[in-house]
Amino acid sequence: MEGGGRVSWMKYGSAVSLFVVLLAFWFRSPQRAGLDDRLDAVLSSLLRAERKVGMNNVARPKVAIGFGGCVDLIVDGVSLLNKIGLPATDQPLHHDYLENPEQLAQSFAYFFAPGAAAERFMLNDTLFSELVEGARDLPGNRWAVGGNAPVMAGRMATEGCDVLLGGSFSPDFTDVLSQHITVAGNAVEEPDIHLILEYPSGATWGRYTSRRANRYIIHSDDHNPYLDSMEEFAKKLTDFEPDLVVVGGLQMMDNFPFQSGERGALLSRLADLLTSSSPPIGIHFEMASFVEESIMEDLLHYVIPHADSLGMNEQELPNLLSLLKGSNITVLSDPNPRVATVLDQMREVYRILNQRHKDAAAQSEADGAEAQAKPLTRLHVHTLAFQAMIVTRGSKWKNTMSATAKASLTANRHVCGSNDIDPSKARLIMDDSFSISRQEGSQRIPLQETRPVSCWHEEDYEICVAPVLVCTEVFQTAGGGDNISAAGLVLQI
Ligand SMILES: *[C@@H]1O[C@H](CO)[C@@H](O)[C@H](O)[C@H]1NC(C)=O
Ligand SMILES: *[C@@H]1O[C@H](CO)[C@@H](O)[C@H](O)[C@H]1NC(C)=O
Ligand SMILES: CC(=O)N[C@H]1CO[C@H](CO)[C@@H](O)[C@@H]1O
Repeated sequence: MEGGGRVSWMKYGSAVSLFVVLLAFWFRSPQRAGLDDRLDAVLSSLLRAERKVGMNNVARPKVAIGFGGCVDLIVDGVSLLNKIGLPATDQPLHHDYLENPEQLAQSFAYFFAPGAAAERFMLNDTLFSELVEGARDLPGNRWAVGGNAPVMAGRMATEGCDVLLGGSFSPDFTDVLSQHITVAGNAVEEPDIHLILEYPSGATWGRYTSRRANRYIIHSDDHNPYLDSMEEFAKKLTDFEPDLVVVGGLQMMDNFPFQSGERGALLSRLADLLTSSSPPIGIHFEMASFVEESIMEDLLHYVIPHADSLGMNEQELPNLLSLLKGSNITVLSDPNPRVATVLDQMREVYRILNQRHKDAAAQSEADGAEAQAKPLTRLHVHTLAFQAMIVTRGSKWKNTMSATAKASLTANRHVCGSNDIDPSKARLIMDDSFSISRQEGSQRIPLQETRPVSCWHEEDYEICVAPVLVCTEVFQTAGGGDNISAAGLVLQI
């Protein structure tokens, strides 16, 4: 009886599965075609928005960018950890910096599973050398010019700017830079190396599976934490007469074993540099992964008050906000947040920083001192699914809609590693509509394929949101934020 039942089931089984496959095809295919049409429409509309404004075509805009740089050694993260024989830990744990293999395993596991971007200082030179040696002959590895400042410089030069780059590089490093980049800094023999452990979405390490593509960066710099190009940069800055100054790469100071007072002195010197120009020029500060509370406090004191514009990702935004609200650093946040959540956090950062600015200005007036700090007039947040900007109305920043579109396109171009966007390697993960705030009764904005960048006014600013055509065949995630931020800035100078 039983056997007979099984035979007949098997006989029909294949017919049933064929039917299931056909059914699935019948259900999915029109939907998939619809999705493709939608993607094509969004892509062509974003490209149109990007092209809508040219660059300032009178002269090449001049941008001065600091600080530092390195050589990136990019590898598949899991392959490297396997090669050096580091077993997957069963205890994901956050560490401010890394001292031994066990901490590396725990820290990597902590960020790998959610797929959150992270960057940590390695205090153990022996272990760092072992990792670099392991990565050197790992198949599929790549070397690239790295560091926030050189990557942003490269993108800006490609987009038609003349760039002054503050960093200390080796001669062969300087040779590969664009002819539109002038280096200000000392020559060094051994450039700092950053190990970039990339992983795709769905990669596995032990019992962990990554929820999205991202990277874990390990650095152990000798030059960059000291901002040792700052004096040369300052000297050349006056003659260069930049239209915009960009500051990035300061996370190399995070958890670095400075002598007491050393870091404060360096950042205070930077503050002098940022306030020395007259008339004042636009200053953009690109945040990064910071975990040391005291350096974040220093940034809030020496750097952020002098910046007109800030750029950051979905991890760095809640981190800055919690610090501004007097809470602790947040090391790990949702790597795929909703638009409403991000916009609420952006509004709050914008409001708190500008309130601080007003208070400081009132204070200096009362003291009869000259106010040096500036209000924040631009805030750009890059996430996997979308780009969002807040720009003060009537401020110096132009073309916010096109800049948001360009930032979004650059996200795909960078991660896929190709200037031409292939819709078959892209996916929209932003919902069909989004709420502009988590407050109850907030307006919902539909994502219109033919007008994918949504912009509207609130208070004294404009907000623009653009969906990202998320790359599904990842070439590289590291450096994404820098390319995206620089691309967004280029159209706004
Ligand atoms: C540094 O790393 C090596 C392994 O590469 C390890 O044997 C050593 O214990 C580590 N040092 C410290 C201080 O943890
Ligand atoms: C903040 O950090 C301090 C020191 O590390 C800790 O004692 C405190 O519990 C933390 N507070 C919160 C709210 O996490
Ligand atoms: C997509 C893209 O252009 N990515 C670039 C990011 O910046 C680096 C450094 O300038 C370039 O090498 C990448 O090609």
